[in-house]
Amino acid sequence: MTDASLSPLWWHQSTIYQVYPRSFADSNGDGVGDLEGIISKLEYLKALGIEIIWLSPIYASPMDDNGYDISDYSAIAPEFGTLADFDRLVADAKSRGIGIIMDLVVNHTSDEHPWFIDARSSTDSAYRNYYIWRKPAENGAPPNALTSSFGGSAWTLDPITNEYYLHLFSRRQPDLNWENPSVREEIYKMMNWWLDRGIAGFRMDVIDYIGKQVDQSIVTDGPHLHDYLKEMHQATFGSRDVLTVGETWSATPGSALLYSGRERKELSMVFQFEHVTQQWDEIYGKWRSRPFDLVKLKSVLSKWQYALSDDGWNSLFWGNHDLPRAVSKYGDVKGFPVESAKMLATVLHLLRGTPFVYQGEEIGMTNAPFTKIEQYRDVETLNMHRLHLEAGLSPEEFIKGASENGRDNARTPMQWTSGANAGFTTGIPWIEVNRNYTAINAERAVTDEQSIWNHYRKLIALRKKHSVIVYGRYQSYLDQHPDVFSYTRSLNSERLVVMANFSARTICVDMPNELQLSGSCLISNYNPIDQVPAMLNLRPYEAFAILAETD
Ligand code: TEU
Ligand code: CA
Repeated sequence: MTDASLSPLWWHQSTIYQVYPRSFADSNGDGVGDLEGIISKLEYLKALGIEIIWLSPIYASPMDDNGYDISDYSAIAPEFGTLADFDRLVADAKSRGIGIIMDLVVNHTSDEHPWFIDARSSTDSAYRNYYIWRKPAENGAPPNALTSSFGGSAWTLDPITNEYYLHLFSRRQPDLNWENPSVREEIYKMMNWWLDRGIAGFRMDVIDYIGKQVDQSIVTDGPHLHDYLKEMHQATFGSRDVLTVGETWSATPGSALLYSGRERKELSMVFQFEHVTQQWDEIYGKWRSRPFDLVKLKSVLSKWQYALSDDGWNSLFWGNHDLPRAVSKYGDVKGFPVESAKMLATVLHLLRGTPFVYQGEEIGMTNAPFTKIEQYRDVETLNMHRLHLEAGLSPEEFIKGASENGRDNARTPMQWTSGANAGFTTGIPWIEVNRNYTAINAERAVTDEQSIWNHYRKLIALRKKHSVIVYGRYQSYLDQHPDVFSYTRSLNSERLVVMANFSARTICVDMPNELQLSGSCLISNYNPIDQVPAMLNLRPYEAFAILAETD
């Protein structure tokens, strides 16, 4: 089987590493990670083998939502550094074969952005129409029932003009009005300004929101969404060889083909979240999670692999700065932390698409062990805590939900060493360090041949070496098996067999004939095996991949 229709692009065989700057590395002891800190860790990232860094926002911001509330799109937040530091980061990364993609947060700005300050001052402001304003309903209530992701109404009444403005996130993140062509022009100009500085692309925050039609309560997938993306493509990155990834919680395989279809001239790929949200409660969402169901997880991942096999492109991730730690969510932190982290990496990295590693995942960092609301920092968690308690949820129940799915789980400082504050800072970290840093840290991981880190390093290298991992056709097996994830990737005469046990028990699997192949073991988290027998015993969280020749 070949895939002649797909012309290789520079990033197809690359792995992307997400840096959440606030929690990555602090160079000056103020407790907050910064650009200089990232520069000091480029050698570490190069050794891991990643070729692209997705940098969460580093723009000027009052930090209501850790930088996802931007007050100046062409300035760096002073706590992160200067524009000169940024240019040095881009250059130093480039000299190591690493490109930087920036977070593009243009669904909304900060309420401290000069556009919003002007807009709210008067209904006659030249910037009024940069945002979304509506008169109160007859009884003074919000114009409609749209709600914010962070809880409560999406509308806040602004006393200066007595009109409501829309904010689909915190009230300090007013939504931009994409129907206004001047807004779009300003954004494209800003994007080109960054592209001219030599960045390798953009990750686009909640980009599925930009076509919203508020009066019809349409937020995602609005009628002009794809027109705007095509316009953006043409006005900015279309003529440049960069990578773009849209964050789209609403994406379906159908819409993903619109975003990432080869001839569509929109985006390189999107993040889809079906494998995340299918684990959530229908009523309480992520604040009350359901028991983990591997059959469902496989069905979602397989559906996406099949749907994007001839066109479009998948992104592959377990975690990011909004999600719990992968090993805490899908693995076994108590019984098999190392085996399960390696298993998860194996399963994800050998799928078709672009793998993303969230900082700390490569050393098996775990969820924050917070037990008190005072330990949390995230605006979403703090808002939801207030609202859920008002609505009658007990504090204990809320903390349980937050400790499973709250966003601060992934935001504790990167664990570099076994020294004070995990080597993240010499000062007081802005959010508590996870105390398990004495065992789980990068310094230890890089020197241990058997570490999770070395397993990631191998997987990242394998993708660069074997085109079957990049382009091979996906086929799943044992779909109804409750504990085993099993698939093949095929390209020309090569077949890669991937087997993984998602349980803490030894599982004996009756193997389908087509999978009883022998070849070379590319990777394993136990002793390498090079042949799949008719009856396969998979040890707890065991995972391996065998590359076989067929004809
Ligand atoms: O996230 C969008 C988003 O919808 C999530 O924050 C979501 O609200 C939450 O995790 C589910 O309960 C993006 C960014 O990744 C996030 O960090 C920002 O807070 C948000 O947009 C606003 O910019
Ligand atoms: Ca700092």
